[in-house]
Amino acid sequence: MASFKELVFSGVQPTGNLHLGNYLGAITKFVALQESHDCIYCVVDLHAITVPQDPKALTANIREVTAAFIACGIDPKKHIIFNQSQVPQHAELAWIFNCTARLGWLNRMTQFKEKAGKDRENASVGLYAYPALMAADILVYRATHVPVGEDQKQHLELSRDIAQKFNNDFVDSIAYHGFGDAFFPLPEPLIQGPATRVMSLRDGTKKMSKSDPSDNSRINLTDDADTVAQKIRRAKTDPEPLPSEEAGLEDRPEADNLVGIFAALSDIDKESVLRDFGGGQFSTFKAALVDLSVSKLGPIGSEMKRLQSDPASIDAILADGSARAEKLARRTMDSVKDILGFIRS
Ligand code: AQP
Repeated sequence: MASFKELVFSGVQPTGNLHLGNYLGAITKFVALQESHDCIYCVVDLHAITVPQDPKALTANIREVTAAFIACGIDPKKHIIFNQSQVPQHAELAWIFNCTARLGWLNRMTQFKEKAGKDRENASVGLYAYPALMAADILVYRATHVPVGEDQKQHLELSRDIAQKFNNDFVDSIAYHGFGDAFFPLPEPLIQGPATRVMSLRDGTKKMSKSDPSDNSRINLTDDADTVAQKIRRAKTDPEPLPSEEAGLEDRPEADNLVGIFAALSDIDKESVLRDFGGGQFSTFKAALVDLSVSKLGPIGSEMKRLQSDPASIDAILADGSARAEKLARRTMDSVKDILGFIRS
């Protein structure tokens, strides 16, 4: 298979209530990868409209995610931060991938089943086709590595299937146009660490999620210290003390979740957390988790608020990132059109 320059791409939906799961599962990874890779981070506003959005709230949420990226430490000058709808090639390649992906593949997507629920007939076509757009987001930059939370693993596998099928379907044309035996890389998911799936604080079997109607189920990046403390103190636990070894967390989803959050926030593994807190009561552990969470998230929340008070500066960062992203995306689309046999001037 042809070799590709390593490039990182990932996105976050501007759907409000950015939370600890988004931070630990995705954004902290984005920050770390800047040291070793060229990175493109996208506010995926086209994905957001697969479910209804209020236009004013959407604008504010696009700025909020951008502010979160920057407040967490992503450098928009060295890397690229932009919003998806400013680079039309995402939607253009998504159409081509709609014609590459098979219905059977999309029918297997569990996120669509969960989000559409019982009212499937009323779900938007966009919600169903979401994974083809996600494949286009990544592959329009021919990106090789994608840091995501565990919940996106299946969509990433579909992106690889789409890339592989495109490479197979057009193998001769790809070679004819000088791209060897493959035009698209098979993007690799980067899903690592103790918090790839942060669970709800109210129910350790449910993912922490922006759309959970209970605000107490999640820690928002913009929560103040008192709110964080209250949510952690009220977080569901069980009556047993914490175990001293990781195996003891099995069948204790709430305990496992809180230990995972502690480990990820302090950049250690769960075993090390249990070495310090094993055998102790939840109240002691929760007090330490409150201090840790507030010390990590407090400065991020304040910086997000500061950045959001100047929307023009955020919009300028998005405009600059979008122009740089579009240059790269246009180059890929030109080649895709040549490979498909389209005429272009
Ligand atoms: N609970 C989570 N634990 C770890 N990672 C998570 N991510 C989301 N929730 C968790 C990761 O965050 C990145 C951005 O997610 P997104 O906003 O694009 O989409 P999402 O997965 O739909 O987010 P939510 O918060 O769960 O929203 P709703 O409520 O709409 O479903 C992704 O890398 C995701 O894996």
